[in-house]
Formats: sequence, C-alpha cells, structure tokens
Amino acid sequence: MATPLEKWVEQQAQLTKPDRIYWCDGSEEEARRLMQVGMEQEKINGKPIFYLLNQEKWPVAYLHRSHPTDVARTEHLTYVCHPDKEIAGPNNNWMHPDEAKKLLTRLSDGCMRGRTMYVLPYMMGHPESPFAKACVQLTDVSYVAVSMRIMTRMGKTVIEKIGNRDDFVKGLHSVGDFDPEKRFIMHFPDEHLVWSVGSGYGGNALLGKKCFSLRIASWLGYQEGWLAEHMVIMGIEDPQGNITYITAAMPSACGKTNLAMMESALPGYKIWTIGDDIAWFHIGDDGRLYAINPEIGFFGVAPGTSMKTNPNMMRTLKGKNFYPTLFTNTGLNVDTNEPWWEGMDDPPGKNMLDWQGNPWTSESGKNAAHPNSRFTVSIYNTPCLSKEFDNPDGVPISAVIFGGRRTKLIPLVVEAFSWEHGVFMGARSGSETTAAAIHKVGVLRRDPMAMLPFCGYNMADYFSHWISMGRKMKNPPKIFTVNWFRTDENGKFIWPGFGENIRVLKWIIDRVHNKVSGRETPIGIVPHINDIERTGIDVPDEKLKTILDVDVKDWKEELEDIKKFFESFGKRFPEELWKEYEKLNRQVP
Ligand code: GTP
Ligand code: SPV
Ligand code: MN
Repeated sequence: MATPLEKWVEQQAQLTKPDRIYWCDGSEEEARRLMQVGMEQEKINGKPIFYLLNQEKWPVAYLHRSHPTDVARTEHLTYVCHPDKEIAGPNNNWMHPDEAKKLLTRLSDGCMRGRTMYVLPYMMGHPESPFAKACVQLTDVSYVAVSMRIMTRMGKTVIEKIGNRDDFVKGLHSVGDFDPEKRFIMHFPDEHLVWSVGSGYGGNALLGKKCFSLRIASWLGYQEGWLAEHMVIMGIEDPQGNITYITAAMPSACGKTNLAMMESALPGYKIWTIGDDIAWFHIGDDGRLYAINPEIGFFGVAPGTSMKTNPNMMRTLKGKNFYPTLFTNTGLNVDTNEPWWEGMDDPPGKNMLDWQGNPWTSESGKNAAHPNSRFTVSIYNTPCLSKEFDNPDGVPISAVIFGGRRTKLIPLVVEAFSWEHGVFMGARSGSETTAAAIHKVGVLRRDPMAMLPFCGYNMADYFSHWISMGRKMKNPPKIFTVNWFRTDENGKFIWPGFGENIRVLKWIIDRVHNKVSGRETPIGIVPHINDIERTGIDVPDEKLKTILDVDVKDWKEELEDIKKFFESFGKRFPEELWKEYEKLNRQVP
C-alpha cells in the first residue's frame, strides 16, 4: 500500500509530468552528484546552473546565475489563500483556494516535462524538538534541491517520521519557464501547502523558508499559541561570561545577518549566533519566551559583506565543513575565478564579469554583483555558532528588538514602557524598502515587526496575538527599537554600525539586568548619552545627541501615516494599540 506521501508525490507527478522522479537522501555524496548535474546537464536560459569557483580560496564554493528576471522575492505575485478573504487581511494578496488551484493546475500541467522531479524530505527545527515540523518539497531544479539541503535538515529519516501521516508540510515547486507573467507563490495555510511556479529565487522557491516557516507557521502559531517571526536569535556574552539571549526583527536587507554574527568591537563581549532570519517562539513552563531557529543555513545578502563589516561571515563562507557553499548573482573575477561584490575587501580585478556573465568594468557605472546577490552557506561553518544551536527546546529570550532602515526621525535605540507599548512600537514600525524584493527601493513603508510580506493572516489578528502572548508570560522579554541607518546632511550614516552595534546591545542587556538608567521621552526610554560606551569610536556628543534626541513635534507626520495604516485594518485592529497611539498622539502639539 502506498503511503499518503507516496500518493501525493505520484499525484503531483501526474500533473507536472517530469521525465523522472528522484527521492533525495540529503547526503553529501548526493549533493556532489547534484552539483555535477547542475554543471553539466541542467540549464537555465541555455546556461549551466553552477560554475565551480576557485577551490583553494573558496573551498566547496560554486557560482549560480539566475534567470535575469528572477532575482528577488515578488511580493505582488505572492498570495495567501484562506477560504475567507478577511482572514488573509489587507496585508496579503488573496485568491479563493479553489480559484488559485485552478490557475496553478493550468500553469503546472506538464511544467516538469524533460526535467527531474526532486523529492526533498526535510525538517524545520531540530528533529528532537517538540516544535519541529516534517516537510516535503518537490522541485525541478538542482539549485533548489541543493539550497534546501544547506538551509534545512534534509534526509531519509524524515520519511520515516512522516510514516502514514498525511499532515506533513507540502511544497510543490517548479521553475516553469521563468515567465514573470506566469509566476505565482501561493499558500494554502489550512492544508499546510505551498505551491510555487515560475521562480527559482530563494524566498520564492526554498519553500521551507519564508513560505512555510513564516507565512504558514505564523498562522499555525496564531491557532496554537506560539509565534513565527522574521528574527535573529543571538547570545551576548558579557566580560563576566554571562550570556543573555535576544532576538531582533528587521525587514529584508536591513541588517539581521550582520547583527546575528557580529564581531564585537567592545573588548570582553562576544556574540554567539543561533539564527539570522527566522525564530519560532514558545512559552516555557517557567513563563519565559523561548526561541528556536528552524533553519540550519544562511541565505544572506552578499554586497557589503567584508572582513570589516562581517568577518565571521567571511570566515563562514571560506569554511569547508559542510558541502557546498553557493553564490548567486555575484560578479566574477575571471583571472582568479573568485566571486566579487560591491563592498568586498579587495578591489575588482582587471578582468571581470557581472552577475549575468557579461564583461564588466567599474567605469560602467553599474554594479558587478546584483544588489540582492546572495550566498547560501551552512550555519555549521560559523566560528561563532552558539553551543545552544541544536538545543531542541531553544533559548530563553530576555529582549526583543524591532529595527528598520530609517534615515530620519527614529532614534538609535528606544526601550518600550511595557509589553503592550512594545507591541505598539513593533506594529507602527516603518522601513525604507530594499532590493530584497522587486519594487521601488528606498520608499518608506509600514512594515510591522518586519513581517508585512510574511504574516500569513490578517495582521490585526496578529497584533492581538502578540498582545495575548505577552499576557500569558510571567516574565516577558523587554522590547526595544533600534535604527542603525540615520544619515547626516551629506547622506552619510551617522552611527558606525556593524561590530560597533555592540555598544547599543550593551545598553540593552544592561537595561535587562537593571544595571543602567534611561531617560523617559514620550516615545519610550532612551539612553543618557554617556551610557553609550564610546571609547574607540569617533561619534561626538552632538552627533550622538542627534540620533538619541526625541522631539515630539517631528512625529506629527509619522503619526498621521501610522494612523492611516492602523485604520486600514478596520474594526479588527486591537483597541490596546489605539490606546498606545492616543497616548503618544496627545503629546504632539
Ligand atoms: P535578509 O536576508 O534580506 O532578511 O537581510 P538581513 O536583514 O539579514 O540584512 P543583512 O544583515 O544582510 O544586511 C543588509 C545590508 O545592510 C548589507 O548591505 C549590510 O552591509 C547593511 N548593513 C547591515 N548592518 C548595518 C549597519 O549596522 N550599518 C549600516 N550602515 N549598514 C548595515
Ligand atoms: C528576505 O528577503 O527577507 C530574505 C531572503 O531573507 S528570502 O529568502 O528571499 O526571503
Ligand atoms: Mn529575511
């Protein structure tokens, strides 16, 4: 008798009509074979899927060039298909599940013809974690199969775990013919199903990541009393050797990976990485909030990554514990066969190709690497990996941070007065858009908890869920906001950022442990300027004052925009957050 899993795979194969079906075992040997297939057989746009890079300088590294129209998440083509539109909320594109399936069935009919269907069994979360989920994705491209092996715990044992059950997480993915007109990323939360056609790009194609671990998992969390968040998880060790665990939400390409593995600029402090993108939270028996990272890899932004900004990532990328490391849409130094991107330590070589493989020089005025070029690399290569990484129960969280990219107004760091005030700070957060999704870059938009593109249900209900989670905890984390991105009159960043951000984290953990006071302002508690440790950096008093200053007069426009955004949720929007809004609004002249 076929198992429900076997039956499901068979049904999808009847629709998509691959030439062959291959069940992946997740082994390294298999990954090596798939890389070979991607170099020699499979093609995108007539070109190989992988190119071997300089193995002396970049062990186990390969370059991948995507289809030129397929370089970032496509939020306008991403749908959350609850039967009831109200449940999806104004924050999601919506289609009725029946209609969505009809459309996708049409687009998927025969879409794998001439290709291999890879069956990928994987876990999100440590297999021994009570919070882990067993999943299976089908895909028709080696790039996705290998990427999933780097990002998730893939292997045959997952098939045994699923056994005769039908409630495993299902993902059907095909790159189709990469036609943006026929590209859809559709979610069916009640069926634990993601169906994605027409794109091979990370968040559109690695269905365990944003699609399941955020959009669908956030919906499960709402129903079951937990949270799935777009957050970093990290431990901060102080000079006495105590480790405080914190999490931080920031929109795409706004600094999570850099924060999660920062090399501390303050002597005696050390960062231990647990996750750089996704956190699943549960309330422990002790009434504290615990977080696990369901992933085991990084899908990180390449431009800007260097020994100066993120030395631990450079070391991770040169590691060889886990096979392989992928670079997607970076430039290439032809003479040395090394990847190259803007912001790397070394200048470009004489003989360069851009991310599409065309000859490139810096005089062209264009970037060699795509601004959203990325690397896919195992977290087990990281020198700063926390020893708690594989702890199935996760780590207890003392502070939750909401960040964003704001050139003006938002201070370097602010502490909330209470959990509810903190939820308000998260809900009202805005950020300037980045190249991580296809849209105009640099436009301010509201992005609550950095979850606007990832919350799989009505965000009004999501805010209520956050409030109720706070009420269930005996000992909830403190909530903060941060902003590394304030600029001066010349458009230059005022705060040095990166490893220097430890100076802000130090204040945050000192607040958690009641070691430092703060200054109350209408928007929250900010540091006294001398409580931000500044030895070794050149940030004069007046500059630090600028980025810690709060003048409620400046908040008028911001509050009008927040109000409009909150109102877009209608009656469902929680009263508690309107109260917080009014408290602040009353103080604005
Ligand atoms: P996703 O993977 O899209 O979720 O992005 P992320 O939030 O992990 O962002 P990441 O850490 O990759 O940073 C994105 C960009 O912001 C990179 O180009 C970084 O160099 C830049 N960046 C990160 N941290 C800082 C900082 O503290 N200051 C400044 N000025 N730039 C930063
Ligand atoms: C993001 O865009 O937030 C990412 C990359 O982390 S993706 O996997 O494409 O979502
Ligand atoms: Mn992300």
